Amino acid sequence: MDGSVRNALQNSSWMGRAMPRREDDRLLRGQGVFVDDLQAPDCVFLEVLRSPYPAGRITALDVTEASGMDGVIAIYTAADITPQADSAVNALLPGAELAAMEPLARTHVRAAGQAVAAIIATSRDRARDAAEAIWLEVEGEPAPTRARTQAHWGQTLPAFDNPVRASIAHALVAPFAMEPRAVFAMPEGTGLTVWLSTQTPQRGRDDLCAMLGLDRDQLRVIAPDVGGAFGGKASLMPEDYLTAFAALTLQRPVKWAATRSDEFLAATQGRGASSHAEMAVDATGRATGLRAEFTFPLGHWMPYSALAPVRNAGRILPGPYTIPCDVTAAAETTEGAAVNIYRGAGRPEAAMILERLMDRAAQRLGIDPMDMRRRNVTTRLAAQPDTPCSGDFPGLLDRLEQETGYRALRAAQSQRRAQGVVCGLGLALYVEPCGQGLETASLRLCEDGRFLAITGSSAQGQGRETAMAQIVAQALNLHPQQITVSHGDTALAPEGIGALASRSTAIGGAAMWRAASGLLDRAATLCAPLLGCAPADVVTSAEGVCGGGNSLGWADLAAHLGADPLVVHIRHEAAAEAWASGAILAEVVIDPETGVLTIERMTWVDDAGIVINPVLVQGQLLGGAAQGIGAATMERMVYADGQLQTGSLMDYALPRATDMPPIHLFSQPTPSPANPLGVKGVGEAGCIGIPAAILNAVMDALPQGTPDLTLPLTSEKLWRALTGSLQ
Ligand code: SMO
Repeated sequence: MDGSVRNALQNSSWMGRAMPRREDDRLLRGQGVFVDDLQAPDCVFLEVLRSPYPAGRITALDVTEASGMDGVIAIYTAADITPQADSAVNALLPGAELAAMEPLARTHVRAAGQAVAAIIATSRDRARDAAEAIWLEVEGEPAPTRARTQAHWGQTLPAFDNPVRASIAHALVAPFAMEPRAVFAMPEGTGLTVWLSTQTPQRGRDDLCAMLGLDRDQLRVIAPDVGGAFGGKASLMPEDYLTAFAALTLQRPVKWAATRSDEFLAATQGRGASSHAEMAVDATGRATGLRAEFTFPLGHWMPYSALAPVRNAGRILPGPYTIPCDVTAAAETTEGAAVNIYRGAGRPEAAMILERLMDRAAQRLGIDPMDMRRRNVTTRLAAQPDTPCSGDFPGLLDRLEQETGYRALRAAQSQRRAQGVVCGLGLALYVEPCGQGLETASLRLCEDGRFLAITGSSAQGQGRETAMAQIVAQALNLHPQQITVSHGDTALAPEGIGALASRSTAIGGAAMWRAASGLLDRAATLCAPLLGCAPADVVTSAEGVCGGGNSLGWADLAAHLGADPLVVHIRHEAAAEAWASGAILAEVVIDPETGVLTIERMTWVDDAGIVINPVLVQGQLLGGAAQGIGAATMERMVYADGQLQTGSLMDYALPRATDMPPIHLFSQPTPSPANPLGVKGVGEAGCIGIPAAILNAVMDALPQGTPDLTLPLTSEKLWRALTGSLQ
């Protein structure tokens, strides 16, 4: 941080301020613009015929009748499309086997819901009618495994003497954005403009270019308002390619928007891993070794980030603790929709098995779970890859103990139990590494004296525009309202990664901070001679620059600079990874008559590093908690004989407002040394720590010796556990 930025930091205090989200006025008034809101007069509509069969060889696919139907413009099958390249898959692990997208099933169907034909018609209804007239025959054959990858982390440890053990079976869950996926492709010159509901516009452009055989400058991707994503919009999907291909081929605007059924059948899913682990622990409560094995299902093909959960689960153990680790994780293609990153992406799986083992060890040794963790948390942080950048784990536990009155709660628990109440307390610590690699930012002084900040990080409702404006305002001593924030358009930000992996503030925010610092320096150099002072004496404010008793307004400075405007582009490569962390206590009761679980209270101390805006942090934490509660207690995608049994919201349980317990949040930040702002990420925390705390609380409530429960923790399972009738 240079001297002038330090001055600005002292002068303004936009960072850390609980500002309302500038996005909300527009979004809450229904003025948001989502992909399916976009119109073009000659637009045609794409629909997908999805296989009703889970697996088999395609023996007949006849589109003759459908092709002649009213309004049908084209029907594509695999024979009609020729991607110029395989879809990109991030290999991430040594020796990874990859299974690229088949935009339309070629010889075999590998999952119910897999796209078999794409119908383009003048209306959605006509396209749907035509889809029903396509004749498809599939002969049952089991789907072969397409790809399998195994990786190892840590060291090979000898057999443990009498370890504690735990197994977890995570349910497959739906990332479930409020806005289903959508794509609108419009021919433009020799290429396309593609509006995509995506987290990763630049990667979407690159992947589409490769598959369509277009150059980068022939394809522009724009993510307008995006109504949630959670990992489900991070990787290119078959419908994205098909819609772009159709628009390019037909030279007409083409739109596809998923129905909720499309999303259940063919959007990516999350979790689904099973884990088995054992931990050696000495008589003093020190864990001396951890051996863990994970198996991740991949579904029938691999989107770009399919291996990220595997890698994250493996690399982040032993999380906040110091324990020698021996971790193996395998992933293989399975029947069913693709499984990809979902909010947390491997971190929840690592946290849950680790936290379960901590409780098992505490129980065996007769140590309180809080103390068990105290004896094992890391206190000396080393600047090494895949370990926490900063954090005060004993401090998190102390604060949690104090805010909950933990000792008194334990005493009260004994009393309640004596009265027949089935109640439990569950602790969890978690870590949340917040992304690696680059992000871009540019900042410009515009003619009207306002500033335009362009970030390569996109947004799906997190309030990014508000946060970026606060960062720029802080650095330049401006008012946030002077800054327009733009994102999600590859014409404006040709390079960038987007919004995923909890990285937007730690990496995107750091890039923006550097752009603002750079602009401040350049302004000082340019203005010093104009003002008649030294560069170090130039001070910026909402009005403009001043120094040496003179001042110049921002618009006047822009006019003075003319065709050589004040603009800074930054390509920021994160030097290290920021790691957020936190500690959670869940208090639960289970109705012994019905098995119904009530979360009475959650107390959560989080370390998100320096906080830019507490309102945004709280929103992210609570949103993640809702999804964490869902995954722990009710959500599950169910297949039977390859057929999806949970294809609608009648069958798939999402948490509702009434399922949200009181959540008491406490912020206990330690600045991250990984970036100049000291910030960390916060988007995935709720999905990481909350389910582990709930599982521990439930196991604490149930009789000792209850076998490991599979997720989700439904009332039926809890009732069976209480009545000794678990199957
Ligand atoms: S699961 Mo996230 O969008 O990296």
